[in-house]
Amino acid sequence: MLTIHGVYRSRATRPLWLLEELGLPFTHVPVMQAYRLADPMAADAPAHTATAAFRRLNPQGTIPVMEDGGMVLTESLAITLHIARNHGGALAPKDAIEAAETDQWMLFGATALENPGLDLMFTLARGEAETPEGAARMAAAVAALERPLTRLETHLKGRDWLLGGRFTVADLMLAECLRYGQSHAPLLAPFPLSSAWLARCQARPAFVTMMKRRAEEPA
Ligand SMILES: N[C@@H](CCC(=O)N[C@@H](CS)C(=O)NCC(=O)O)C(=O)O
Repeated sequence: MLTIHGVYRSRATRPLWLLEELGLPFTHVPVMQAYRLADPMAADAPAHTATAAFRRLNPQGTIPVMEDGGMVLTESLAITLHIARNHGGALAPKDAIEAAETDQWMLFGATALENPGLDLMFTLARGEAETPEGAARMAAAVAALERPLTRLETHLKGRDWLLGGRFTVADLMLAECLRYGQSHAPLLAPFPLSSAWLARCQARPAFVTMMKRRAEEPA
């Protein structure tokens, strides 16, 4: 059976959402980020990314980590794609062209959308958006996202989903990369097709269930 290490309040949402879509049984080990703990050394600290046991599994100390049989995999894209390829049915790429397009959209999400989106999310979460430095960071992130979002918006003309005329792991992955930037509401206003696509992804029952579990975790 698959094991996923990593709390819902992390990039583990990506494989966890997919597993929910597929109704696949798995073991969940809610390892949390050490930096979120006041005292990671406390005797009653929950499982976290800086423990010796976790560092043996992933010396990089990041979540998510997946175990499948004897294989240990890190990197949320690789984990999510591995699950899709092996168990994904219609959510997986069905041929070499769809596989290439899936790689493209997943890498686009991780390289073009994720980091500026995280800048927006963390600046807002820290209440720094109104400070001069925070406002400059927000403006730089919005500017960095403009061309990638124009690319996505153009692609979605006449399409409900990224590829294959159906929801796939590519939509799931890209939607999760864009969720960070979504926390800055004005970001998506000039991109109505992308907004509507994101709303379609996030209306899926498996996403709603995953986010409910996420909200139930300690902040
Ligand atoms: N590129 C990696 C990034 C993993 C990552 O940075 N995970 C964060 C949580 S979302 C983490 O484990 N942070 C703990 C730390 O950096 O100490 C992936 O997509 O899996």
